[in-house]
Amino acid sequence: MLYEHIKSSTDGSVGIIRLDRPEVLNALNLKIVDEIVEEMERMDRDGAIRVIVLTGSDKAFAAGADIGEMADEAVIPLLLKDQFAVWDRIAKITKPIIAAVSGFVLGGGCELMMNCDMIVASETIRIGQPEIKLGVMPGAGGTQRLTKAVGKAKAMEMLLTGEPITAEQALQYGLINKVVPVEMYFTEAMKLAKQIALQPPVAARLIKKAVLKAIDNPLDEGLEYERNCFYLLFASEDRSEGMKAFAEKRRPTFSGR
Ligand code: DAK
Repeated sequence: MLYEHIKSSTDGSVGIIRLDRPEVLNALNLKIVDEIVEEMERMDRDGAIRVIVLTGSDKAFAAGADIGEMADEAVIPLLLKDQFAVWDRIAKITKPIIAAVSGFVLGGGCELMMNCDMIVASETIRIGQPEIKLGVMPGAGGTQRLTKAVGKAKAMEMLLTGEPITAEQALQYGLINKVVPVEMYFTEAMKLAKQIALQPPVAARLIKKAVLKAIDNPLDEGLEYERNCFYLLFASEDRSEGMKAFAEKRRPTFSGR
């Protein structure tokens, strides 16, 4: 598949999507968001891929929505185009998604990062929601996902000042998983991806869904969902293989069935 603004590749069973608009610090125009989501969905359907890594450049994961594209928007056409619908499709990807981020992670870039399941960052990141400085506010989940991730006080500060936070702060707030020097963030993300790719994919898929339920649903509903998934996995070949391999003191080989 040929894309204009992203590059897609694979390394073993890890699918890699790289944002590639260096001239505008990977600003998110409508086309790049469409391409990212289309490629994520293709990788989600590809049986050979078990984990997705989403990355940008050392200088910028993404410096937000493309301001040039947004500048002339009017409210009714904006409403009718329903451009946020494509973002909702990211939440439906069943495979684990790791964001490997560096440099500017702003506005829509921060929202895109928060749509991923784990985040490996370089020390150089500046993460923020600067929409308020443009007279607007986040529209692709920023007020909701940031608040759930870092709590009310920190989210309010970031959203109301528009000022970015550093890697150290993001780690301390629990917004990201890991911080490493800039030369290492992609390699570290790939290491994590490959480790997860070795796990049984059906269990990974159900765990991902159950964790997302914990964020969005009341506890009793989440617990019931978790239990049903637990029972379901007893029907999988990978469950038999995992337990058999343990008894035989060997590494399991998971088939994804
Ligand atoms: N859009 C378009 N171009 C951008 C850009 C952006 N967001 N960010 C940077 N660029 C361009 C610059 O204009 C510049 O282009 P040239 O002048 O070279 O032609 C080039 O990238 C390099 O940028 P700078 O020269 O400014 O580089 P610096 O290192 O000096 O500064 C910076 C880097 C990231 C601090 C600065 O570029 C900056 O403040 N950028 C804007 C950050 C920002 O405000 N982002 C937008 C937030 S609002 C939606 C979905 C999501 C959203 C909205 C709608 N729908 C589905 C409808 C989200 C909204 C936002 O993200």
